[in-house]
Amino acid sequence: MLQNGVNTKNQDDCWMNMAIKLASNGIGLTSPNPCVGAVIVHENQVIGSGFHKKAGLPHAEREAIADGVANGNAPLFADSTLYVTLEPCSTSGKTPPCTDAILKYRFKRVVYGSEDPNPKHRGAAADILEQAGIKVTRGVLEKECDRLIRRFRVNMLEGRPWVIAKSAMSLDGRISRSPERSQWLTNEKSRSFVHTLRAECDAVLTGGNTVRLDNPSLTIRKPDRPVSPLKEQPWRIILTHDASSIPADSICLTDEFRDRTLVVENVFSYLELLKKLYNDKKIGTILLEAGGCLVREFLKAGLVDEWVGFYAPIIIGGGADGVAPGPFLEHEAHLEQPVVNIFGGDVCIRGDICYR
Ligand code: AOF
Ligand code: ZN
Repeated sequence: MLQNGVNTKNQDDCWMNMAIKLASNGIGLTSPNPCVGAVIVHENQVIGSGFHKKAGLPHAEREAIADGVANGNAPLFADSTLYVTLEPCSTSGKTPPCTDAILKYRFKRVVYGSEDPNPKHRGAAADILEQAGIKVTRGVLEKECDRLIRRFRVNMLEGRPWVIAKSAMSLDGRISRSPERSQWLTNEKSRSFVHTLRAECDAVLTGGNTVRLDNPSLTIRKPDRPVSPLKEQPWRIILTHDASSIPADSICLTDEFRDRTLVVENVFSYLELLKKLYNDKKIGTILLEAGGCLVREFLKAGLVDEWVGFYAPIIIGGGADGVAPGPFLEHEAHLEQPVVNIFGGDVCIRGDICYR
């Protein structure tokens, strides 16, 4: 594909990469919507850009258009290409369809990465735009764009939140020193990263035992990167057999965010619980920060989508609980493309779980 002697495929990849970077600013903010980024390019120059910031606010395309308009570039749109990581939406939801905005300014070309897993929009935009004489190119950096919305895809296709299990443990796989004595195993850098991880999620889920033993806050307080001012504190979900066993003076029940705490009694099906949290509270991503028992149960049910394991340079050797004290999976699971980070002496391994 050569146009004026320049390879358009490389250019498309380059601008789509920029849109992907923009979209990632929305991680943790957009539920139940996906993260989407958009860039408007005229003669190899960006004349507008934006990303989806929060459900109910304008979509990425309209953000980029508004940015271009504010900079006086609207007259150039008809000779420009709009790059967007996700297929534009084409029916009204909380916001009007993006295809309308694209038609209004008669863009010359639209390039998108992923198909929208939302059946309301899937596959519809290209026809609408092409019928109006706009050139459409799909599937540019599709794998990368799909990765950006993999949580949203699980939300749409399975009707439940994406679950990230975070565990901190010793080299011998124990998550505490003793059943009665809880103390940090990982260092301050690792713990700061956990706050950043919470900022990626809509809720933190834990067990009643953890609340009784550790009395955690489960809020975002010391992230190792800046967090958007649009980010609300995550919901805190406490699973227990008996709500009255959670001390009334627990931080989660008494601090300024106590109306963001849900105590859930007697869960029979974790899948049903997750579906209810997605449907009722629009929780799209959950961070499971719990003891070994709950983590094992979620893994057994195939409900952990992503693993973030912190390994502290300690060998405890005592009788305390671990993530895996005995057999609990019929078939092994592995991490896809794991990423390793070093926080001081702690090692963090992160990746999506594949159960096959
Ligand atoms: C886009 N660009 O930036 C986003 C899209 O309720 P609404 O109106 O906000 O619509 C939400 C749906 O729109 C969402 O489920 C997804 O299919 C699509 N999100 N689409 O073209 C965006 N956030
Ligand atoms: Zn839209």
